[in-house]
Amino acid sequence: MTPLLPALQSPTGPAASREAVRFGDLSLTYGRLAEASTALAARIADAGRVAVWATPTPETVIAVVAALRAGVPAVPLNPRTGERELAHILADSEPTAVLAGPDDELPPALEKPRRVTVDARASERASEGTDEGTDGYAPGEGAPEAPALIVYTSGTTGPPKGAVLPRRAIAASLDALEDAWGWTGDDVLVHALPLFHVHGLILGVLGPLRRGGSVRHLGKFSPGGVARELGSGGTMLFGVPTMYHRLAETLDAPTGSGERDTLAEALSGARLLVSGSAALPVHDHERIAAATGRRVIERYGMTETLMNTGIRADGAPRPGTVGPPLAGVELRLVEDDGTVLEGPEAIGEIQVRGPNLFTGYLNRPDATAAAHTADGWFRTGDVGTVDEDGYVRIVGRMATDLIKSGGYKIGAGEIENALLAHPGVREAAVTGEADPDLGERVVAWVVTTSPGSPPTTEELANHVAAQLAPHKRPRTVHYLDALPRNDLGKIMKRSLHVQ
Ligand code: MCA
Ligand code: AMP
Repeated sequence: MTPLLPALQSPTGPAASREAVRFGDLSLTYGRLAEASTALAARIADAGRVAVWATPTPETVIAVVAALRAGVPAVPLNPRTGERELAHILADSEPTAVLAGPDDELPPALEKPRRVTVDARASERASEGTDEGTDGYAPGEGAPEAPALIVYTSGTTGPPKGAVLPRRAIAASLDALEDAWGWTGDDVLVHALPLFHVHGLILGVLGPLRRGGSVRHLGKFSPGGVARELGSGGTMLFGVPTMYHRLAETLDAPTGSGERDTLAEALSGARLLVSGSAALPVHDHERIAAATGRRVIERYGMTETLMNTGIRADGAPRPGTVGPPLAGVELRLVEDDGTVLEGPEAIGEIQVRGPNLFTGYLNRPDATAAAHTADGWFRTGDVGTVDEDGYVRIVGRMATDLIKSGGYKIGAGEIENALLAHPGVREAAVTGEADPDLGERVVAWVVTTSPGSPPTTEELANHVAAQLAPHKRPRTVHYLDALPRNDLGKIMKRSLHVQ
C-alpha cells in the first residue's frame, strides 16, 4: 500500500516549500511538516497508543501526522471533554503518552501518560538548522489494517465508544472523495471544524495532505473568516449545516452591506461548497444558491464508515439528497426483519459495506457484532430511500435517543446518566427538539429532589458540560412532577412535549 500521506515522504524542491496547513499567522510547509513530524515520530515510535490534545492548531496536525507516520494509533481528544467522559476515554484507550502544545493546560486525568510537547514554532526554528536531529530514524507506517486513529462516538446508551479506523479505511475514503470531487493538490480547503472528529480531522486535514494540497483552518467559525479565506485563494469549504445556516443568515442581509457582499462574492468564487455531518435544510440550500449562484453539495458519512455517499462535483446537485454511493461503497436498504428492499418506493435502514469501514469498537466486540449483519454489512441506523438514479435521501433515524446538534452526535442516555448524578435530580429524560441553528437542541425533562429550590437550567447545563462536554449540555430544561411512564415503568419519551 502506498503511504497514507505520500507528499510528506521526503519533499524536496518546490514541493517542500508548498504550504500544507495554515492556522492564522502560523503556517507549515510540506518541508517543515515532514521534518517536525519525523522528529516527533522518532520520540513516540515505541508508544503503544497516544492521545492527542486536539486543539485547532498546527500542533494537532503535527501530532496526528507524526503518529500516523510512526504507525502508532492516535486518540484525538476534545480539549473541552468533561471529567467523566475523559476518565472513560482514557481508561478505555490507555494511551501511554499525550501529545499537547507547549501552552496547553492538561486536566489532572492526563497526569499519568507521559506528556510529549509539540511546538509548531520550534519546528519553525528547527528548519532553520537547530533541530535536535532524528538519528537517522525513518518512520514506517503500519500495515493497511493496523489501527491508525481511534475516534470516540456516542451511542444511544452508555459512554462513547472508540471507533478503530485502520489506514485502509482512511485511504479508501479520501480517494473516493478525490474521485467524486476532482480533489487535487491545487485545492486549498477552508474550514473551522473541530479536529477530534472525522469531519474536521480526516476529511479536513488528512484529505488535503493526502492530495498534496493545503488547508487553512479558521480556529473558530465566523462568516467573516470564511469570506476572508475563500476570497484569498481558498477553493473548497467544508462545514456542518449550522455553519451553512449562519452563512445563509449573513447572506440574508440587504445587498450593499459590506459583510454580506464580501461573503457572497467569496462563496461564488469557490470551486466546491460541501456540507455534511447532518442534513442541510432545503431552505438554507436555497438561500445560499439565491445569494451566490452556487449550490452547496452534501455528502453522507459516519465515524464508523467514513464517507458513504456524496454528490459529485460534476453531478447534478440535488438539495435534500446526499448523492450516490462513493466509489467502492455498497449500499442497500433493509426492512426491520432483514428483508432487502429494492426500488424508488422503498424506505429502510441504510446498510453499507466497503473498504471505508472501521474495524470495530475498541474493547467492545459485543457492540461491534451488534452493529454488523452476519454477512458484514454495517447497520447505520439511518433510514433512507434511493432514487431511480441512485441518489440517496436520508429521511430519519431508527433511534430517537440519538441527537445531532451542531453536527455533533449526542446520546440521550449519556446525558440522562450525567443529570442523574446531580444531587438535585431524581429522574431525567433527554430528547432532541428541532432548532433552526443547531438542527436539534438537547432538551432535558427533570423531576427534582428539591421542588422548593430546583437546580437552575444554567446549573444543570454547567454540570453536563463539566462532566461530558459543552456541546452536550441541555439548552432547555423542563421541570415535571413525574415522568410519563408505561405499565412497565419505561419512560414514554413521545409524550414529552410542552403543554
Ligand atoms: C457555553 N459554553 C460553555 C458553556 N456554555 N462552556 C462550558 N460550559 C458551559 N455551560 C461555550 C462553548 O464551549 C463555546 O465556547 C461557546 O460557549 C458556544 O458554544 P455552543 O453554543 O455549544 O456552540 P457554538 O459555538 O455555537 O458552535 C456551533 C458549531 C459547533 C461551531 C457549529 O457546533 C461545531 O463546531 N460543530 C461541528 C461538529 C462536528 O465537527 N461534527 C462532526 C462529527 P467557544 O465560544 O469558546 O467555542 S460527524 C462526523 O465526523 C461524520 C463522519 C460526518 O459525516 O461528518
Ligand atoms: P457521527 O457518528 O457523529 O459520525 O455521525 C454520523 C451520522 O450523521 C450519520 O449516521 C447521519 O445520521 C448523520 N449525517 C452525516 N452526514 C449527513 C448528511 N449529509 N445528511 C444527513 N445526515 C447526515
